[in-house]
Amino acid sequence: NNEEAAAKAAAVNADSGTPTIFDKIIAKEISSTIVYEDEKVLAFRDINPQAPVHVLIIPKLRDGLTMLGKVSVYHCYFSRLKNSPIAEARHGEILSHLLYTAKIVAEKEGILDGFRVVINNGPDACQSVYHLHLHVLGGRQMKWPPG
Ligand code: D5M
Repeated sequence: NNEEAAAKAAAVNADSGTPTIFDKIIAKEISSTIVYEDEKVLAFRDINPQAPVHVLIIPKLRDGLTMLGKVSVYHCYFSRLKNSPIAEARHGEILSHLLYTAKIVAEKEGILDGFRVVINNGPDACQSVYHLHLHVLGGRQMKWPPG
């Protein structure tokens, strides 16, 4: 079906490290509403907000960080995905920096009473942009389990 085809196409892009829309946001070739920025990360408002506060935090240098973990099912279909770029030991520092930035964003946005940090990892989790990103959601009562 279409969804499966799109997921596979996205997984191939993930493997090849194809630039995503986030590269254009980092380069400021397309506009975004920046909430926080330092030399390593950029935090900007999600274009399709799922809560009153919905901010994305991304590493400015993707450095192979398309996602946290690979999706084993695709290894059956695309052998080249065996070496798909994902989090490795060298990414430890940027991963912790991204998470710490979530706290800074929550503080700035006034949602310290409760907020959610989400990483959609791979097609089954509805990841659509293969440049690792944290979603910071808040400003309303969250439900559990998430959909
Ligand atoms: O989340 C990818 C997120 O990226 C999704 O919530 C929409 C958001 N997005 C896509 N394009 C833009 C632009 N141009 N500005 C701001 N936000 C954007 P995922 O976890 O991959 O599904």
